[in-house]
Amino acid sequence: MNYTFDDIKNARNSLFTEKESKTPAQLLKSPAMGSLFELIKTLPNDQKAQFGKEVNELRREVASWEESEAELAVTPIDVSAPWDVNTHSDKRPRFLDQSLGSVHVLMSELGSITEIFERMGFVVEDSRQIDDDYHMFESLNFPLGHPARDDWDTFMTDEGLIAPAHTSTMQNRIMKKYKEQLESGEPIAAVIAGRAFRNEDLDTRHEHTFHQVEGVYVDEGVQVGHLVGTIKTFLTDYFGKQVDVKITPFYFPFTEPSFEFSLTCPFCAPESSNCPVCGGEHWIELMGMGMIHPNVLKEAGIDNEKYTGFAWGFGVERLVMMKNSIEDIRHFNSGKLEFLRQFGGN
Ligand code: FA5
Repeated sequence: MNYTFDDIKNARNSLFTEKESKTPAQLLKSPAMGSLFELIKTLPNDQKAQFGKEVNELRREVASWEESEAELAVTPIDVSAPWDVNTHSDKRPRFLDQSLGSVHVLMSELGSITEIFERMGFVVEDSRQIDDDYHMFESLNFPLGHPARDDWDTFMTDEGLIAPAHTSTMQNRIMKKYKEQLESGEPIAAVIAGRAFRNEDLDTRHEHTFHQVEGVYVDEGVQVGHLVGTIKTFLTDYFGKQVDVKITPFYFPFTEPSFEFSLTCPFCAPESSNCPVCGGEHWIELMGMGMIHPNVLKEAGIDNEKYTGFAWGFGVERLVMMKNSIEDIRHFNSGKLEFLRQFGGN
């Protein structure tokens, strides 16, 4: 008996039409596949090896087919979660070999930043790149219709999901996650690094997509002095020296009192009035901060009579700019090798 390519092609076609309703595992046990293996036994010896090889190739192909929609439908995914939560390890995309590139200066600096906070006793958590109205607004004390919602020019999908405009979207999740730890006597101390997206007019210190590091600290008896001390300790470690800071009152619905925290501009001479980075102000705003609003604690299920806490959110690009004398935020995303190579890129 001779086999023809059509035997395998027909089996593949019939398996392919069943793909919508069956999983790869079911297809591998189906009669179409079984009959190919039966056929091997009946072939003359000189055809067995070649035929077996082709059947095996088909078997590998079928095994790699995506799960059918029917199967995916019974495994609901959280569209706002980081991708590795929803992606099974055998379905993760293969990345290029790391030796072909190098770590971007922003990511290596972010590593140093989070390491300092880890040494100070903070846990490091990831932010999300897509979120919802509850975490962007409601959980942060912006009820529906609150005028301060208009201050945040967010990008939104047709389904109403939001590209987070800041990492504060994580505050509620972090406090809920570590609530029991707090109640057993250990403070909540977390930093959350992530991307933020805003509809911005771009200039030397504004990007539409940038990174923030959020900090959340909750315990009994926490006050503003602890917040300022924590940030100054971090900055002294990061810059390797003490830096001048300016703290001015501000308004955020999710902190009370709230402040803006700035560093001296390293790009302009003291008497200059037309610095392209600070515009002659001599200060560059680095972060917003404040004492976590009692309503925000309450929304996370934390007893706001017993506990107080502080939070901050700083711009990673701005911090890295000021440490490394990078005078324009747009260099980071420019992809220019002469920029990246200054920081060890290849
Ligand atoms: C916030 O984003 C608040 N979530 C910060 C906060 C957290 C307040 C916790 C209280 C408690 P603000 O919009 O000021 O605040 O942004 C914080 C920092 O992000 C800025 O100081 C700046 O360093 C950086 N940043 C803001 N917008 C941009 C932008 N378009 N490009 C680059 N960096 C930016």
